[in-house]
Amino acid sequence: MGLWRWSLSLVLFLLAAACKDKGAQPPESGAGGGGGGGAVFGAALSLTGAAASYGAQQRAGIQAAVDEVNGGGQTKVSVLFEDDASTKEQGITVFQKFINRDKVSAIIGPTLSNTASAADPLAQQAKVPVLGISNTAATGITDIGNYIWRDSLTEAQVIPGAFKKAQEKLHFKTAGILYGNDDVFTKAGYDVMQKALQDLGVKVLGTQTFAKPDRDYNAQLTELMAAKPDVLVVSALADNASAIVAQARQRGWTGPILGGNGFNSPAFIKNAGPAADGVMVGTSWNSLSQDPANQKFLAAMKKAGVNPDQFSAQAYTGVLILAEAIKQSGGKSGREDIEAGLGKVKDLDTPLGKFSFTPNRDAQHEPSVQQVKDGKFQIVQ
Ligand code: 1QQ
Repeated sequence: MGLWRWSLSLVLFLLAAACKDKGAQPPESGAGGGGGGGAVFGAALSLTGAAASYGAQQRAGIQAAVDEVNGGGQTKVSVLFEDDASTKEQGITVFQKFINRDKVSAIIGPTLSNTASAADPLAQQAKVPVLGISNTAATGITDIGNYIWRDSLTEAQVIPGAFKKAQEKLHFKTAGILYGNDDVFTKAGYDVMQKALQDLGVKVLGTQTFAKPDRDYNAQLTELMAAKPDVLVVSALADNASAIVAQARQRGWTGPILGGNGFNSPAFIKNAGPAADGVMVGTSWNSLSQDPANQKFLAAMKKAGVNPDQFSAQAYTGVLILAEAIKQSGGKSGREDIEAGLGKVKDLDTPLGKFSFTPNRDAQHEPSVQQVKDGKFQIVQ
């Protein structure tokens, strides 16, 4: 009995010591994959908080692409999902976990540019490739360093063309602008919008701001509507966007509304209700594309029971890009292999179209314009 007890204690002691040793291991260089079990990526997504409507779609897109890649050729991948809670602080915590504890080969995300601006520098420092799948702030993301890539077109790549098309259809000469001033993306979007309007010869009659926690925009809308602009231009995340559009219509605004990337979510339409009808926005994903890669994506989302959108398409594309990077590195999936492989991705067939990176590691492909009609986004031809 005494001996049995003693042996049990010894076993427990040895087990505890083994676990402790494992936890204390320093990160190896070249960590993250290549060990035969396939590449492991970490996805930092906004599953709660202000950007949760995007995060849910991103998770579905990533999962569908993982299934596709693993069901196909040689490359095997898996993804660890973590919630960045739509905040810088939680984004940093998740990145630290992925980099030091999970030793992932690459990080996908985080959802918001705001979070990326704070978390990406950690990955850059640790030489872990990051692939943003929805960061659209024109500056302050990929210019953090050479390990930061993205497959999301910036507002600067999408908005000028979208506003030009909108002006051709709607013939506006004056605008009122409302934008969020507490978020990297909504502020950067505003800068791009203002410049695009100026380039189109549109006069801005008024500019108002709000912050993410705000729910009542009547004061700002009253000011803007008093100036009687032809068009209302809004840079906001989906939650704020739907409330702004609903309140503008309630106040009697019947003119056109142009949005930025934050509007590109079915959650915006659902929450704004009939008020969303007519809203126009530039988008990275042409839902009507007959390309086989897009049709495959649409079929995968249907199978998963998910209503596809731009965010799931970009997330799905992100996994295809990382799988291609591994292929380009001869099947190796260490951090440096993926970093080198990303540099060789060119004209890849994706739901977003033929995908390449610019020399600055930003996305390069054709954007589209969409408009809400009968409660759905419709591509503007
Ligand atoms: C950004 C965005 C958001 C609207 C979507 C995630 O584009 O933060 O850059």
